[in-house]
Amino acid sequence: MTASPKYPSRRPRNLPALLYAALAGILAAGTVLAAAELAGSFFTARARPLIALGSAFIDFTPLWLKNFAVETFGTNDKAALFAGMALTIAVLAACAGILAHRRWGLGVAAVLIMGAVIVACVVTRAGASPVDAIPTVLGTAVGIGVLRGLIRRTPAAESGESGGGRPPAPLRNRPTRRGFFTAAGLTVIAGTAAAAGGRAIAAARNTTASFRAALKLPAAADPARALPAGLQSPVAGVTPWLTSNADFYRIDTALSLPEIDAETWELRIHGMVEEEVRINFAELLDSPLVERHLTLTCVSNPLGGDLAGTAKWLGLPVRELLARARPAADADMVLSTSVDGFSASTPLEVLQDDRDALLAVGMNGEPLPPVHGYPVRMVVPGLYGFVSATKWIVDMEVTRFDAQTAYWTDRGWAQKAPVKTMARVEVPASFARVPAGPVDVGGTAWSQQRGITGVEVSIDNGDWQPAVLAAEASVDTWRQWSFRTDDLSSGNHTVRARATDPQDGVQTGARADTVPDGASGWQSVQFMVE
Ligand SMILES: Nc1nc2c(c(=O)[nH]1)N[C@H]1C(S)=C(S)[C@@H](COP(=O)(O)O)O[C@H]1N2
Ligand SMILES: [Mo]
Repeated sequence: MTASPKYPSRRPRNLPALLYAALAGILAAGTVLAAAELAGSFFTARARPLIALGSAFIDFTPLWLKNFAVETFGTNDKAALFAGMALTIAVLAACAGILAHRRWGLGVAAVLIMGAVIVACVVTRAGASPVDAIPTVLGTAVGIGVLRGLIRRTPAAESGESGGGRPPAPLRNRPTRRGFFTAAGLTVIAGTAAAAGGRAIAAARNTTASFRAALKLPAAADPARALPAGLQSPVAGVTPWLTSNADFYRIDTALSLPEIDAETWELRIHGMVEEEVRINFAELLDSPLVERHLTLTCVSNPLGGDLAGTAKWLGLPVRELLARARPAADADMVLSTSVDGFSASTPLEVLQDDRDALLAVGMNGEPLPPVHGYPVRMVVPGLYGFVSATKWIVDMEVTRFDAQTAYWTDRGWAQKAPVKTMARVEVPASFARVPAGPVDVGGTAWSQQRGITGVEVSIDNGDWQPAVLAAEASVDTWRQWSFRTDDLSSGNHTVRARATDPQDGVQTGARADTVPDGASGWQSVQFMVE
């Protein structure tokens, strides 16, 4: 490597100076966020910048990268997202620190731009108000102060180098390595304390948890039908017919759990309606609620996957609210939006027909768990969750499919997504070893709104043979099944299953990926007889 002829003696000292400056930048950015978290804890959750930043980061992440993250990190994709975001911020902040070292004014400008970007993320979130920008503004001011203090203590100044436009250090306090690291250490401690304090204060101010714990849901005006006996497949190891709240799958885009105060919650039904309707939580609980067992399924469920569950839901039929609002004749869609900006587009007629599309407040006899949408969510039989099951719902706009789009439809998923008929093999598990003799096969099938009238099983690609169906609770709930094979020789075998619904007949064997409107095909499971 050749030394620069112009600055022969500066080069070796300059590099560590830049590293100090980069570190100063990173610490300053951390301070911006920590101070804003602390200040934000005195506001609503929407004012805390980390979550707003994370959501914006998701929105700007290209689809291929998102799919890569989900495939690579699975349900840790949110952790991976935060790591990626932290890395991005650190790199940008290091650049800002170096700029500040070179020319103080440029460094300040860089931090101000970062602050402005965070403010933009915060105030553009659904439900945010301009006031929510205050914590970030305060945090940015503190961050600039920290940057100034650290840049002044950058020890490379020992070389006598002026460091461009950085604030001059008084001669008697020549910056030292120790001075820099003391200041840096104090910054880390103060920042950590601020962030932790912010979380603690936010948690202490959170009255939603205690309100939910004390909440007694009213009895249903129209209770669930008594469940018939024999819903559970007799095969050991098949999923429980009723999914407990703890075992119910969770899918959403929320980085932090939305915290909604049920006492101030309000749902607005507006758009192409004759009368705008608003309903609060107390009014909702006072309405004639119905109770139904419904199976909810996710469009991202692969063949054999477990993104499906059946619960007893308590709620108000959405059609009752729509009847009060009186939609315009040419409206064909309802765009429901959650407090954190997720949205789903649901065909209007589905919410008006006689199916039990619910605005749900209860799940298996409890208020909705926070992760499943407390205080209020939608549950619509027959449609995948992404076009219907909005959790933490706050807004319903009656509109048209050609006028508005929703969160996932903007990202390559279908506008209309009725649930596809599906049989799932649960026992034997993939690659299970089973003892010689007849083998018990069992699983679950669903075809919400149409019902399951048959399940067939094929062993080693042989003829399709009928399985024994367990009892059916309704066409909107899944139905279990069982099958006993003949004696199987020892070695590898496969079992396939397919369901029949009374409307569309035998489930298609054509394989389709989950994108854009749900997986199809016959699941095949390999197992070994010993
Ligand atoms: N607010 C909000 N609601 C949402 C989602 C979301 O990301 N945010 N995801 C939807 C999807 S894709 C599914 S499958 C269901 C899952 O509901 P669950 O987590 O209660 O099982 O919620 C739906 N409602
Ligand atoms: Mo989903």
